[in-house]
Amino acid sequence: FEDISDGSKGFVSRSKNPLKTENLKTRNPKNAEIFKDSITHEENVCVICEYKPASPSMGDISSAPIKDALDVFGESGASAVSILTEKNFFKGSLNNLKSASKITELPLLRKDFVLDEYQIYEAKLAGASAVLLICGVYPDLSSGINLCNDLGIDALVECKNRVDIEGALKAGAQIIGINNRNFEDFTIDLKKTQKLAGYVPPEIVLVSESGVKTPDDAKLLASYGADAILIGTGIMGENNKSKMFEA
Ligand code: IGP
Repeated sequence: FEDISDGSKGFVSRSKNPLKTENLKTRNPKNAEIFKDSITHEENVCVICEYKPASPSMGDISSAPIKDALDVFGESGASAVSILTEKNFFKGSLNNLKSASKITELPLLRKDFVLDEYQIYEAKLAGASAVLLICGVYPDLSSGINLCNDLGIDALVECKNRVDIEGALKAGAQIIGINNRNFEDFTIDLKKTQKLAGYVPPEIVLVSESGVKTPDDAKLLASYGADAILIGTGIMGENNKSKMFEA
């Protein structure tokens, strides 16, 4: 897991079956920016719920089937859903994404350590309306973002510092995620969103990711300027179901 900074192998387990990508690049304006629009409301901070069966820092989190989790997310008022597709560390799967796209109308984000165009096409074909691209992991951000644009899906570009944010903006990112978790030691610092929010222009959608445990955490991140928050562990754990939405 420590290898993330150089984008090295270990995160990606996938088949290299040829994908049927003809006709995918006809950008359908009906689908374009569906994810982005769903996570920006004038008044309230929006919540993206993450289906996260396990994680490197927590081990197993929940064995809830995708259908049950989606019911809870939907009833709770989620604006969008993030589906982990990374197998080795998060016990995710592409099948969960495919199933979710058949079950829910909510826009879906493919959450993984995406390293190449193949995985972006794969996300589109599996029914995602957005894909996570991590600064320092995806090799050429601007071409990744362009491909997403061509396919009519959104890129959520994850940043950890000011340099990442500047690079993401230069590459054309419209949605920036600030990860409150430090990937090196897994510590959480919600103040990271506060420190970095000022570098994200107001017209760019700001998502604060990780470490949200209570409604007060959510309120705090909203006060720092987050348009949306992304919650995994805090919503997947048995006792946490929908208390996050009291905020
Ligand atoms: C969710 P949390 O602390 O609510 O479980 O975090 C999400 O932000 C986290 O899963 C995440 C992640 C990632 C996972 C953020 N960036 C990149 C895998 C890959």
